[in-house]
Amino acid sequence: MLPILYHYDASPFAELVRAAFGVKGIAWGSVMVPNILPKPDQTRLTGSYARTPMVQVGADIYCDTGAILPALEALGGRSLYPAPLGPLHRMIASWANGPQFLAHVGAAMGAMPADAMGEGFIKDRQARFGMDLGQLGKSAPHLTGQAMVASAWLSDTLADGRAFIGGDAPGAGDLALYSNLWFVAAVPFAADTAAAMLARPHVADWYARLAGFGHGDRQELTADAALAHASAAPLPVSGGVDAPFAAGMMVGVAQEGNRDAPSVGRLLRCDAGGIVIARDVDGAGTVHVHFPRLGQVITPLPSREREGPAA
Ligand SMILES: N[C@@H](CCC(=O)N[C@@H](CS)C(=O)NCC(=O)O)C(=O)O
Repeated sequence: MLPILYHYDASPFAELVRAAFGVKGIAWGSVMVPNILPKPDQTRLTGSYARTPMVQVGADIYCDTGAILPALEALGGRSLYPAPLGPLHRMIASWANGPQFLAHVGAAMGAMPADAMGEGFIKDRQARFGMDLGQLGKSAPHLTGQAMVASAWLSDTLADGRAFIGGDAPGAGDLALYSNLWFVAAVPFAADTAAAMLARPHVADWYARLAGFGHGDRQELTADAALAHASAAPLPVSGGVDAPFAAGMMVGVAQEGNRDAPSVGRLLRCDAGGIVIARDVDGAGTVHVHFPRLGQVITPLPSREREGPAA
């Protein structure tokens, strides 16, 4: 089944997934969404989750790269968790996509003038993420210093001549570090910082090797064509439901670090391997919405509670 990415060009987390398609060498559908709310083509499937990227595979909807990459792994092609690091790639990606992502936001955007961001973007990020432009500007030197540590550690890791952080094959940890650097390199106001990062020994060659995988075989789709894929039956759910939650209860799933409304559904899975809720979508039937366990806040709801309007 064709994986379908909901994304916009400038998103570093979307670039991570586009690059993962390249590493895997697989075909994928592309649905473009705005970089600010509302995103109705996306939220009619997720219930509310509006962060970028989201990937749909049939009636299975994957929110957050922590759920998306394991789903892509199941589609075959080159592994995103190659030996010898294997699952350790997840820990490295979690550091790169967590505290290091915030540091790279400062490095990339700290010197960007407000008019280059646009009023709509600034209002969206203020309301959803509490972004404070003045504070971001003041924190930029500190955050840039934090981000430079990632390039230095990457350089140290590559010093023995290995092609990627785990050896000969690229993995999820490489992609997470790569997308942070890609973000800084994509912002003209951060050109000096990007140059300093890439000037660390071995880093530019490693970056070029990852970029060389490209983005796989991208096919543009309309949102309605993508919705039709959701009429398939969702995949059987693996894993279980850890206490204090119980299978079948109505829950809301929200994310640490933003104020977006929770996605509401019936809980099918909640363990270290991830979260799955079932929800009904007009025109498509039941879909399963997947999240990683890390970074998600689950709130049990009275079973009669109805979903609010999509974000
Ligand atoms: N933990 C998420 C983070 C995704 C994220 O923060 N994406 C940014 C864009 S790169 C976002 O959602 N920004 C708000 C938006 O796109 O509406 C993941 O790994 O996918």
